Amino acid sequence: MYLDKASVANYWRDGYLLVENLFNEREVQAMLAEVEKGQRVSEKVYGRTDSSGRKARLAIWHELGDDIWAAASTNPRIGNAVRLLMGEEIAFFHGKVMLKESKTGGSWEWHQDYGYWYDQGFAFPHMLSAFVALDPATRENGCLQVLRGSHELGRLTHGKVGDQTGADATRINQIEAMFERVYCEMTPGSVLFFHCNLLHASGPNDSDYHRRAFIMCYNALANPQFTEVKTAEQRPCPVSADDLIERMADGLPV
Ligand SMILES: O=C(O)CCC(=O)C(=O)O
Repeated sequence: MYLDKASVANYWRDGYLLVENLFNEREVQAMLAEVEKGQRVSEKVYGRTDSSGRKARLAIWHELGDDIWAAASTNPRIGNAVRLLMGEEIAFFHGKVMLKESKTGGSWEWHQDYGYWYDQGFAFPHMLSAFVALDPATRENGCLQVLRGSHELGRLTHGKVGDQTGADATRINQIEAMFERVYCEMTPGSVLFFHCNLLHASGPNDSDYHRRAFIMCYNALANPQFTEVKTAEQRPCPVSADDLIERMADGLPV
């Protein structure tokens, strides 16, 4: 799978790009099985309270490991798309499973990812996330919302909202009407690539359906992190075999 020039241009115009069916059904089922039974998610899961006091639960890690999450994060359909969108060599930064469960899942406040990552010492906003829908993501179950083109604002001031980090609410009120708000409804296996300065949020899940997702985050390899302990890998992101997720799910040698 390659992205054409128009798709790359659309990414830079809008701050995001949706690629439908990047992962197939078997790959999505394999990831969901890991969400439900895998050690990585159960060991790492915790909650971040939103402004209404509800918890948005997630599991996050900074090392690739050798499981299905590493296979997805090094999959050439993802890695090559990220390289083409960023126009440079990339390093793996982190992976996270977002568990927005039916009836209970909390919101994510308006923020830019670079609002968090600047404070983690990254010099440039040369960073990107790839959000994989594992369940259908709809307005009803709290799909991602983005302000189209808002990455052009540059980094806004962020502060604490609940125990999340949110963009300055006064500034969000001032600028919101300037941008189209897009509800990113997604089918399982589709991937939303988005720029680290794109403003995004998501509502609570009051529906009967889970809205789980896997997000893979990448840093430009040439983007330094000014902290003693580096949380982004300092080597080019490896590229695995295209069928690695399915082989792992089938218990075949890898
Ligand atoms: O899962 C969501 O709805 C929001 C995720 C998000 O905002 C993030 O990871 O930066």
